[in-house]
Amino acid sequence: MNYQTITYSVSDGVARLTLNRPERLNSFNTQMHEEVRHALGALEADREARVLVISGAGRGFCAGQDLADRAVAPGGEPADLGESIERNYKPLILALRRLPIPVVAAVNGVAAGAGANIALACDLVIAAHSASFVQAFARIGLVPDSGGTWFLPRLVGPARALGLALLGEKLPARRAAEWGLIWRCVDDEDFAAEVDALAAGLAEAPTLALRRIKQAVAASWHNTLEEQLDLERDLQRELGYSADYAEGVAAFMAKREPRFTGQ
Ligand code: T3D
Repeated sequence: MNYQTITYSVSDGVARLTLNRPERLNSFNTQMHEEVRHALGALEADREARVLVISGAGRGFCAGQDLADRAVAPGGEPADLGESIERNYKPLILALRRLPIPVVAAVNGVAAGAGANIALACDLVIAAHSASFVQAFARIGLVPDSGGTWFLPRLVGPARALGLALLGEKLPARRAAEWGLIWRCVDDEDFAAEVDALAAGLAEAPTLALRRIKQAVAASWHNTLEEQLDLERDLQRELGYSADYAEGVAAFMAKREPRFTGQ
């Protein structure tokens, strides 16, 4: 597929997907949904990629739905937003959550509406100091979608979740990190290098173990403690036979850096 609204590449184990409609702050139109879907499909089949980094071109990360596609002429029929979510946003969030490799949101600028919640759906969110998060939905008469009403209370608790969702105010990246909404906020001038270092580290990590960590943390939301302990036992049993575990122990004993293959 010849991408027009995103760029996508895989190199040295790192898949990079960049939303690329900077003049609209990388907001989503139908074509961008199709292209992101295609890229994530290609990524699933790619054995080389061991981490995905999602970012935005220009000064923004993503401003959610392109509202130019939602303007209704007098007497016109509004779009069926439920259909839009069923076709596009819901599958996108589920696809991100189901990827077995770590997914990093590299939030280079403002992340608003669905754009904010796409970032929160990722495993690790690293943001530039000048970036911000805006649950813009209530400002245009909508409810947070793309998982916003699920992620927010789990990440920052109900008081802050409601404050963010009801008021739709910009939350600066530094405060987002202080609140535990995101993993890290870094100075703008260090952002690109920090993202590269994070991605490179994850691409050289024991990929199978990272996959199982994601699985276990996700399962914890609905498991009892006993069920979770059972799951940890089963995953540890599996990983105990993996090549990367053998390499990790051997490297520790030999006081050298491990060379994980992801097996
Ligand atoms: O519809 C469905 O399918 C249902 C699903 C909905 C999911 C959603 O995401 S709903 C929420 C949609 N998003 C928003 O409501 C956010 C709208 N944007 C903003 O509030 C602000 O632009 C920002 C807070 C994100 C950034 O503000 P600021 O001052 O830094 O930039 P700006 O000047 O507002 O925007 C720069 C340009 O991007 C501007 O265009 P111009 O005037 O230079 O030609 C602006 O119109 C454009 N832009 C920004 N966001 C969108 C957009 N154009 C279309 N759609 C946008 N969402």
